[in-house]
Amino acid sequence: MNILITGFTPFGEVERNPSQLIVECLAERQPDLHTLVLPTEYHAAAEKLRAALRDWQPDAVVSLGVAQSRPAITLERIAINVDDASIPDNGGVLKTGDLIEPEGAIAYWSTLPLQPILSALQTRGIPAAISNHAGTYVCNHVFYTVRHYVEQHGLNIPCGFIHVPGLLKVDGETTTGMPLEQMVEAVEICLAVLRGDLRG
Ligand code: PCA
Repeated sequence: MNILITGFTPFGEVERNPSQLIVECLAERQPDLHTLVLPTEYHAAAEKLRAALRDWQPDAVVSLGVAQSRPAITLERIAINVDDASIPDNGGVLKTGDLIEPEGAIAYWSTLPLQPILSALQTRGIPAAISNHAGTYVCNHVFYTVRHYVEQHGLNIPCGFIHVPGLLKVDGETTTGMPLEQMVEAVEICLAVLRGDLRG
């Protein structure tokens, strides 16, 4: 199975983006994967992704990003047609309620097998949950862009978005985030479910 997996560069206050580190690690561990680290910029990320979809014609697309404040791996259910964030992207672009695709649907469902992935993760003791949407910053933009491309081109492939927590941080008594190895394990479980090698 020809799978494209994407992550993002650092942005805002995120100095090391675990989604980038996961993708780099998987590129070494699973050389058959197509991997891509996207700039955290609305326009450039979407362009780079559309080019990859055109050139590589993947059978499935899994995009990753970090949601610093979430304690678990979150499988996103819906991509929505809006860009709206209080911080600019890495290119300095600030979006306030703009449509991503003026003629596009209001929203698209993820076409990843969310429930089987969720139960595969939870069975293996990895904190995971379904999230109803991916926010309205660059992650949602990329999720929406892939789903829109797939619909426009009549492709019937699983694709969706997964947010990971921030990297593990121990600050005195307080521990936040998740170890990188556990996130890599979680994404490998998702990929195994997608390939049909693992049941939920
Ligand atoms: N997280 C941001 C954008 C890049 C990333 O890793 C988001 O949740 O939109």
